[in-house]
Amino acid sequence: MSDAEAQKKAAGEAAAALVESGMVVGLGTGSTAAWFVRALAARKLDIVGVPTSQATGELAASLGIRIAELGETSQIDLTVDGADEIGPGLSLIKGGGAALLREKLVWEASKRCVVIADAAKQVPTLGKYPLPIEVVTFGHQTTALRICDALAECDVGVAPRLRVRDGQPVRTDEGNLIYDAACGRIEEPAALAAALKSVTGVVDHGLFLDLADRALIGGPGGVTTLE
Ligand code: ABF
Repeated sequence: MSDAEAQKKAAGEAAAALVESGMVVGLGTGSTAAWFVRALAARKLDIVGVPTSQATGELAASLGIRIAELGETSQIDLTVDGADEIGPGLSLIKGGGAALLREKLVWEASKRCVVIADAAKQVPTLGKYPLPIEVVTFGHQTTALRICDALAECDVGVAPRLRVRDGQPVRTDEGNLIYDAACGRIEEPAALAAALKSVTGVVDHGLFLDLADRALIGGPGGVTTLE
């Protein structure tokens, strides 16, 4: 197992220890969140899991965790999820796994959100990781041009690129498309978030601001807690 994978596993296991019987738990997406789901399932607690993606729902169900859709339970007590970057003030870039919309809906419906990651995800400024932007299919090429304008208004002079895998556009669980914007540095995340959301055709983006209450970061010396 690589150092990064060991760090993800440690962070996921530390987060699983936060869960109490009777909780409704938001289940994140990605490899770090998968370590959390495995560790949570091993505890065999009486909990209900609300997955942030079909993939996570299948993993959790296969491990015996009772699953419910968002909105079918009482308020979510705790959501645990990964991230692509963790910046100042626990600002995040997420969406590398193309699950940002369901993730953000679950996060915003949660009493508390904990992000888990390996040490390499922590950065002084967001933006080195290309910012995922979820876009409806209809007229997406035109929407991409207008995203360009919105980025330029925030002094980010890049063109978003359609995410493609094996020659086909990547589709989210909602059937939307993902464009990635290699911003480089995002000096004003809140302004950029607002500018992107104002573009018709943009469903949402991977900037998670003021949503994480705590971060558990696996590192060479163990798991560090940031709040
Ligand atoms: C998910 O966690 C995504 O939002 C994000 O892209 C991913 C990080 O993936 P990993 O944990 O595999 O590094 O929530």
